[in-house]
Amino acid sequence: MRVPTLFKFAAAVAALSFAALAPAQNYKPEYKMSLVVGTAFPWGKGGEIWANLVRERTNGRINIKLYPGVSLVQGDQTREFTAIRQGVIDMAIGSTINWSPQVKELNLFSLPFLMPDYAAIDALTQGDVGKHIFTTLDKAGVVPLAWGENGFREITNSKHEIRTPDNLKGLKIRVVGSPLFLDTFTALGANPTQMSWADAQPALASGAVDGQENPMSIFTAAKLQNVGQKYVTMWHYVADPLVFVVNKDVWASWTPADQAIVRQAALDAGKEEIAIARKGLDEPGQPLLKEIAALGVTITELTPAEREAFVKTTRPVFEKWKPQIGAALVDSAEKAIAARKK
Ligand code: X2X
Repeated sequence: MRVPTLFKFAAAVAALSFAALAPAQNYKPEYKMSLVVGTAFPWGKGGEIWANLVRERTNGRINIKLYPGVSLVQGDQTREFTAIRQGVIDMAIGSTINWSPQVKELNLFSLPFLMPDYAAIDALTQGDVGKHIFTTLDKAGVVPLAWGENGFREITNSKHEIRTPDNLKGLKIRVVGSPLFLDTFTALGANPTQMSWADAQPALASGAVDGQENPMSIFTAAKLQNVGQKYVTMWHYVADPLVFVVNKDVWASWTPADQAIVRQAALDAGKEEIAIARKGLDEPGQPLLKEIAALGVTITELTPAEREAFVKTTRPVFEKWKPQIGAALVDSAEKAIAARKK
């Protein structure tokens, strides 16, 4: 009796070590990466860089395919997070705005006029606030790996220059994601309507909406000047970081060595993506703005006093949302920003 039992045990051990030696047999032939925009945009380029680094460094064991246009959730970017958690999507680089309906802490970055400059974004994402948000994302059911950036979101429209909150009165503005955006634009006297990025472009083209808010890298790659967006105001009211994440079951199916490769590749791709997203905007003279102006677009820079009028008008929205996001989190974000190296 003892011998067969021992034999069975030995066979089980052998089977287990075989599985450990040949992990690739549990791997999928292809992993689906969700993105809102494609490789013409810094965001999509970040996805391409991540996928290529992983393919090279795993010798093709992990093969990632890009699905831009959030096509795995039929273009509805606010459903992306749930789809990652459920495994419809294997991995993603997502905007904090699009995931904020499911993870309320992500609304932090959409608080009007919280982050005045790039150093302020970095102070949050690269510090304790960023760590806290990663813990929150982990609890919400995904594996967060690295930060990227969509960028400072500037207001554009087809009607007239915006220099004061009054200039926004009655303008139909497309917004995305969280109800926080509806509150901000309502406070400014505009007429906000929520729709996906896929629906926004035809709505701008037909004049169903007058304006929108997005980073300048999105403006140029999507050629928003061709859908009537002739006025841009550089108000830097919010910025959306991007987050590189993997579905939990997919993550658990990889060997620790491959997990380390995917994580490092996300960190490397994130760093590169942030540099691409800031190109032409964080250097003296802001050459990207000159290129956009040359297309016949009016670019309005606000004086500190003009900007302050927008800050003041939206302050009640900031105060309303602070407890919903977490007062302690908002306080530590403000402290980290005040202490930033400029
Ligand atoms: O829909 C948008 O405005 C975009 C592309 O910036 C996001 O996905 C947040």
